Amino acid sequence: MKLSLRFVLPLILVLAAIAYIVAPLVDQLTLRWFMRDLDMRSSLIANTIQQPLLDLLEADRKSRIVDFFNNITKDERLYAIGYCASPAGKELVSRSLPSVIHCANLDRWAGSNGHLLPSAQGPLLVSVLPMTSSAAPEGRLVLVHDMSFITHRSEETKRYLFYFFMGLALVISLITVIVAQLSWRGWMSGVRSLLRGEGLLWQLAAGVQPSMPEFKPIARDLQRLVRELEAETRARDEDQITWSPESLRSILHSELRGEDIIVVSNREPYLHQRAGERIEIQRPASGLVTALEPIMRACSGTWIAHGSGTADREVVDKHDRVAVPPEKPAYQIRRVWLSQEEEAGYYYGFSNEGLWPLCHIAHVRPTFRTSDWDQYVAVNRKFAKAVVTESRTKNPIVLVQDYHFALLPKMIRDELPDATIIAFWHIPWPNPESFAICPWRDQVLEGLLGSSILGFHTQFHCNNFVDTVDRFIEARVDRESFTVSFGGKLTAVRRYPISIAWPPEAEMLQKPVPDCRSSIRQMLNLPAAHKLGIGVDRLDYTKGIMERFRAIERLLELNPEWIGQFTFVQVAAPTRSGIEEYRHHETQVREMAIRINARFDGKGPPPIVLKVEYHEPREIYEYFRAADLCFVSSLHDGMNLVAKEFVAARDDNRGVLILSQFTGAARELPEALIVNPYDADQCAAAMHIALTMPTEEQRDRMRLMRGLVAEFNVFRWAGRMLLDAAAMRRRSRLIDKTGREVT
Ligand code: GDG
Repeated sequence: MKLSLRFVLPLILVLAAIAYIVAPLVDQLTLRWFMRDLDMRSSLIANTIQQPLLDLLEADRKSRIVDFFNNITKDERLYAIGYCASPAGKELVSRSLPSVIHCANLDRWAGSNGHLLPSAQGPLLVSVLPMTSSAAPEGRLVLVHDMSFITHRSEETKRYLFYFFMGLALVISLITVIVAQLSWRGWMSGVRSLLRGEGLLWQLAAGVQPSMPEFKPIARDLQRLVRELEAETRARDEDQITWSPESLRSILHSELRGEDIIVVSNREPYLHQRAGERIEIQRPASGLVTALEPIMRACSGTWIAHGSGTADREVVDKHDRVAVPPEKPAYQIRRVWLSQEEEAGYYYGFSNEGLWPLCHIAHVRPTFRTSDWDQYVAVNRKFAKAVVTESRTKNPIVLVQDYHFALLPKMIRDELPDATIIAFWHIPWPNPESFAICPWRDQVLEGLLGSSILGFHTQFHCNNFVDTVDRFIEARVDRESFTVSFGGKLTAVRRYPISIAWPPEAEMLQKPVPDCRSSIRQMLNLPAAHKLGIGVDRLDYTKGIMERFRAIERLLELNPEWIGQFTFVQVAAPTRSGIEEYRHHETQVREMAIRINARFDGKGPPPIVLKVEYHEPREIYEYFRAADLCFVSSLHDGMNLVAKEFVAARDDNRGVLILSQFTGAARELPEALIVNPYDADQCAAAMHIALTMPTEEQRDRMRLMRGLVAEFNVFRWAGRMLLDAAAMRRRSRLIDKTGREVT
């Protein structure tokens, strides 16, 4: 029915248009052309017959004239001809001149282009022309042309036009029907695929060539637009999410329900330590554990890590697994055992004597040994095997943490090609020239490019990574979408700034700030109004602890009023003491603190209190809450969580943060006093400003920083990576279905 309508309707419309618009127009037009032609023909005849007519008039041979006229009118078109000597004179006419035309009313028919005279056999054209000869000055010729041939021709033209338009309408209608059929099918399949979640937008969002051919030429532009839209919507959506363990859990539930999630890190989230007869459980205070724990609890996944606790082996099952958290088991830790040799080569050697100084521009030369590299490869392979064993499906989501596992993404990819691998590099990525000194740079890059997503804290580090890839290996880098295509696989390089849990655990903020201030001062034997600074770091040369001490010394030189009035507490957790460089650094730090304290000895409390020992998180928060300033002077730092922890600890909106410009955190916390740790005078000036800063200014700065840390917390860090992984999985499912390649 629809089909016949689609066919018949245009046909009827075309025919009606022919009958009522085209044909009358053509008639009028041709009539006008023919009238002009015939009038010209009349002039020609008049001119031709003038001389013979004059001769006959002169000879006064009127009957011959009529014969002459009758002969001329034998012409098929010339209907009649006549001559009037004067308006009142007697006419000489051919036999067929219509009776309505006579010399007395000749003026009525005069005029350019002639006059139409209807008659029984068809229209006639009457043309009145003056004699041009002086011999007959008042004489006029009247010529009547038969115009019926025009009607015949018009009929014939109309017939041909009719046939032509009929044919045209037929062809157009057929094309319409065919196109309608095809596009109807196309759109129907489009709607069907939309219902299946594979509509055009989906295809564009997935970076897949659209199945509807009409969209192919603009597919790239549309895809870019959809990507931008997607990013905008995601940003908007994320703005509306209050990120917390609950929102993270609900995202997991809605976006990644039932997915197989595996985390791999060097450090484990729970260590079992032997304490005499008892086994104690230790939780390392790490931002990474805080961020990833809610994920693991929500999805009952598996966390693979190096089993480094003294009682770790005693509590695992035969598959080296132990369920945690101990109070309410929700997920498994799968422990990987490393020999001393492996740990020395993989952890202390290649990771911390090679990659760590390589990525931190802190003027400590990296040391690369082939034996360390061999262990690094072997341990990465060991972890890859553990991932394969632990994955319940062929396409798990694997979150690989840090520089200890640069080779792991590719090793997992080789075994589980459909896995979604998110690697996060917690430390900076240097410029290509610096990275190039690594003898195994290509292997490291290729290993990381096994990831589906590779995350860094800052865009600057993403740029450095992409530049390094571009410089050293045969890969296609797309700087618009920030992806690297290598070996037929795509890696998205993304910025995910890490943060801390917000709000911090209630226990950390339990003790009121005034109590923290007084108890810490009492403990350190300081007067109640004594000004206090705090620094909390692993005892690592990248943290700029010596530069910090140098700045304290400079403050006391430049502003001696602070001597005996200001003390800086440095909490320095021992770290990597198996490495000579760290032992040397510790010695230097200790000596420097002793030297500075000795310099200002006898003038009140010492300027520096150095505490080289591990502290409980609660103790650290007490220091943060007791301090007037916190000084983070890293020479290079991926993010630096201490800066954010200090801000989180200050729910009284007091205290000043002095922050090195070489930390990722400096890009997020511009309200801190940003300094160059190598510039001792500038740092000293910043400390003086901090110690004298009005409380209102402290409050304003602190409020802004707290707002940012609250919003951009660690749950957002993990949530955003998981959302991106979920989107990526949806796309790859679509690609699998359509069998098309990503553009
Ligand atoms: C790497 C990147 C990035 C320190 N001493 C003690 C202790 N800490 C805690 C701090 C803080 C954490 O350790 C240190 O985190 P940072 O971010 O400052 O630095 P890295 O350890 O070098 O971490 C870094 C981070 O990864 C995350 O991606 O930000 O850039 O280098 O939480 O409070 N905690 C306890 N006792 C101590 O004595 N309990």
